[in-house]
Amino acid sequence: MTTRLAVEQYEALTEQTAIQYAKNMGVFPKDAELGCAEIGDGNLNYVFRISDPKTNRSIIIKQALPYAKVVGESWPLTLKRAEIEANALKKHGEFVPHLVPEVLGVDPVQAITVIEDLSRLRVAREGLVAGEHYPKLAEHIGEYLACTLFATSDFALHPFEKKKLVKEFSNPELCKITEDLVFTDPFFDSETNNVEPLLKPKAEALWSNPALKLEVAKLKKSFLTEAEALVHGDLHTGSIFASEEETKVFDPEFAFYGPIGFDIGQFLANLIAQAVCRKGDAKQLIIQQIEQTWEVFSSKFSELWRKGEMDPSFDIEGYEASVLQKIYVDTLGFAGCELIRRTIGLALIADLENIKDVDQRIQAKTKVLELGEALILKRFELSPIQKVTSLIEEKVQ
Ligand code: SR1
Ligand code: MG
Repeated sequence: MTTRLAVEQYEALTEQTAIQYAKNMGVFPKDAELGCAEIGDGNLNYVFRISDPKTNRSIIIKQALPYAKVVGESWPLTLKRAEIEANALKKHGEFVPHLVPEVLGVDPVQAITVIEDLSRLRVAREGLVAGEHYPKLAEHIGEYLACTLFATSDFALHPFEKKKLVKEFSNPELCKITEDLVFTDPFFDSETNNVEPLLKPKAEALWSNPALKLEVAKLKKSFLTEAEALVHGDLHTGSIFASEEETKVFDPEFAFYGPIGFDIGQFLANLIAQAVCRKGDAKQLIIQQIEQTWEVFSSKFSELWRKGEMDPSFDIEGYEASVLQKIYVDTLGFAGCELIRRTIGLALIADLENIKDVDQRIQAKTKVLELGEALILKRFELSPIQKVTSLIEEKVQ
């Protein structure tokens, strides 16, 4: 059961007030001596971990700030995203409760979501960068993608319910961030970009490639207009907690009704960037996960299609295959955009940034840019998924 926590006026929490907030929730004894640490390493929010050393109970209080933390107060941002996030966690939790955190409380005024503490797990990006292997990651994310995306699409919902959800998850400000940071700025010489000087010639070549920009325009149009399913909207490896056994997808503040391939593409792109940074067997493990993610997604999606009560107008020989083919092509295109923006855009990734040696880092970034470009331009030719992984292997010998 989710507690609705009403407080009168928005105030950014501090470690002290976060403790008080937790006590007011009534989940800890009144006299508990609670510990608190701000552990947020994302771009937008505060994340407090509150713990009671006596009982070992702990919770996470996440609070949206009225601006983007990564840039500062000059970039105001809606607080409504906290409600969208809590609602998306709950909606996706209806289909894959084992793959998302439990929501313990929501407070729209304070822009707070209280969730179960997952600190037994590690943020997947952090672990992958440190060389860890999560053997169930691809299987779990493939399942998460198929179940959440199928169940919130027109293939599973009554049209009235679907349109109600489209309205509930209207998220224009956060979508605008993606529209700018994923589909526009990295393809122009924009102020928001972060291009290392040695990478400038490569970036300039992208900015003056009309064929590439034409394809990105088509992908941006899909993102703007195709309300196919309730997507997470920011499904990179920093939005996933993992261990060898468990996977939990968190942080869906960018959730909205968008193209199904967007979530799949973002996740695959972040695995591809990780594959470029690894060598030998460690690289192979990621390559396998790229293939497995698509394979699990597509077979689970087909299973749900077969089991569901399909609208007769969709229950037509060959239609499911054409839907999956469209999702696949979109996936590769969106993955390409994500690869490019994570290399020269505003929000860069530790996978690449942590490579200390300049030559190695520039080499890795160049490969990521080239893979991004190839995925966008050749997305109609790269089926099955093994053609994508061969391309990665050719690039990263
Ligand atoms: C200003 S926000 C920058 C990036 O951080 C989020 O996690 C999204 O990926 C966004 O594009
Ligand atoms: Mg985030």
